[in-house]
Amino acid sequence: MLYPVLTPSRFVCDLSGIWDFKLDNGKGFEEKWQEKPLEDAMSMPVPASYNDLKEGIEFRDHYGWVFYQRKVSLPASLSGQRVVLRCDAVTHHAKIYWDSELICEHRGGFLPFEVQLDSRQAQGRHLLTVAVDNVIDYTTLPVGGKGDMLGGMMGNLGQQEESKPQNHPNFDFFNYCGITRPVRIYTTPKDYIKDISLTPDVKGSRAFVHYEVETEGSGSCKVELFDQNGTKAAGQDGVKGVLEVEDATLWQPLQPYLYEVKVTFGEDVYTLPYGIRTVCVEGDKFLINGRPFYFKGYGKHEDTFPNGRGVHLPMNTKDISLMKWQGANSFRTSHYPYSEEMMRLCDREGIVVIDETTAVGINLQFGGGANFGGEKVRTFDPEHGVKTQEHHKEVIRDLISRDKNHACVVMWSIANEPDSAAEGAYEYFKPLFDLARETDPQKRPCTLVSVQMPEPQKDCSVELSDVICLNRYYGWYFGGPDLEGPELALRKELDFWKTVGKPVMFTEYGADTVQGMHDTTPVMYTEEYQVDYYKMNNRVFDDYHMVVGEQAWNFADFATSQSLLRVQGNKKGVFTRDRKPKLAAHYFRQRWQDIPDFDYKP
Ligand code: GCB
Repeated sequence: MLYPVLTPSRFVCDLSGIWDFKLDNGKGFEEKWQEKPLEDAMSMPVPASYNDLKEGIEFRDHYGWVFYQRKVSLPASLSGQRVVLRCDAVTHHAKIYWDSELICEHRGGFLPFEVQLDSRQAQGRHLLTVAVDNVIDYTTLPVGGKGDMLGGMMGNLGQQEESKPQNHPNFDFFNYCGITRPVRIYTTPKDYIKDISLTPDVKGSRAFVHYEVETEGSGSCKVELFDQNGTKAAGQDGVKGVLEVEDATLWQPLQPYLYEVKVTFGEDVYTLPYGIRTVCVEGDKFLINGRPFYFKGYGKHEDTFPNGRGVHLPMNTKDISLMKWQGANSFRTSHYPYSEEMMRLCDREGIVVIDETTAVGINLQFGGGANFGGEKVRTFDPEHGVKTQEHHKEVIRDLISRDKNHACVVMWSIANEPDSAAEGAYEYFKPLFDLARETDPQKRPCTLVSVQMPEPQKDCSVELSDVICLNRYYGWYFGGPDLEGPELALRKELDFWKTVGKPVMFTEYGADTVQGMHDTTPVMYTEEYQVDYYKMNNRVFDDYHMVVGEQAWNFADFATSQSLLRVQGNKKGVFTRDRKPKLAAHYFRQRWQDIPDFDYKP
């Protein structure tokens, strides 16, 4: 799906601003709130998560629907154009009403969706209502509902009788909800460019950009590529073809170069920034532009105060600046696709991205598996297990469709910490890997991010993943505060992965650390312990040639469900939630400045 941009043939109108808002009292639909202006409405900014913006637990922990509303007046000059309403992300389930008519419904809280307005809807003044539901269960991604992962880790006392229904996320981040990314109206001519797919190939100093344009209606198609000075570097007619670029400047990690691709179809024009680079796995190396790349960086979250998961351009910019200050070159979009603005920023800034789906929590063993009335349930049990596979396919298709042209994206992460050694895991994941590989025109590597387990050789990732991605907590959940025993155990595990013949990287490792807590003898939760923990793990990574990267967990402290293990949020940040460095930030700065982006382990 194309990102909405202004071009000579397209107009974009951003509906961001203060909207009317109301929590559903259980009667919203029955009383048809969408048909008239909301009574006693509150003010609510769009985009943002609503949870931290008003006081009170009823608000922060609201369960179910909320209603957002505003009036929209469309200029008469739009007549004759195709007019589209686009929502970049509504978490998790949206119903869109134009006046009182339901014009669109969407499941999944982190990817865009759009609906074309008919000629009557596309003129005059209208009431736009977006009803948003935050309920998660065994059919949604992320997964939630029947059990509390962190409560379980402390010893599940069994399912408690509940006075009122509430979400039990099966994941460790706060279930922020609402209209979290922009809502826009954009126009195209009636005959228009629907989609563009670009696949780079490089031979010596020449690049070949294979393209395919999907169109609606009739017209002739032309595709051109311009360099940063605006000079035309290649061009071709037709909806499918190859652009040949002499002396191409490649997009490189931390040294990005973006061309502009301009597609003209009849009267419609669409332009997109485009970086030429190649990505592939060869043996146990991860190659970018044919050279062995070493990932240095983080697992992150879109998490700020008080926006929640609401798009935050200044913080995105600051985060990338902090990563560069440290010599980091990459991050993973744990545990959901990030905003399109962030992906475009990473293209511009040369930050390498592992792009993850919303599949987190597909693991009913968190909490000892006691997630179903106190009984053990197998994650992929056909009757009681998760029922996410069809939706998971939808998410993979939509993610790749949204992000396929980004130079920054070098790998797809199909899921985070699923129950990947369980009975039924291979049957669940094999079709998903196949789908991703078939859908991506660039055929990027695919992975699933593995949870720590006693017998890693049983992980279906051994067979399915192109890169083995490990979330490991040796010296924190496993063995902390001792660091010697965990070091031996980590070496033993890597001795196994060495035999598999694939690149291995750490997509999570970390220790909760309360800013300002210090000690001469490093004890858990102090800034000193976090540094020692990282030093031990990094020393081990350096001894294994097939380890191609380290992404610490987490870039910054973040909000999550309350539990005995969480002190006002997850404190594994190397930075605090307001982006102040802990000791470990300085430690990584020293380490990463000495590690080159390429050929670290030739
Ligand atoms: C994990 C999860 C991540 C958690 C992290 C932790 O393995 O992937 O979502 O936040 O552990 O801090 O426990």
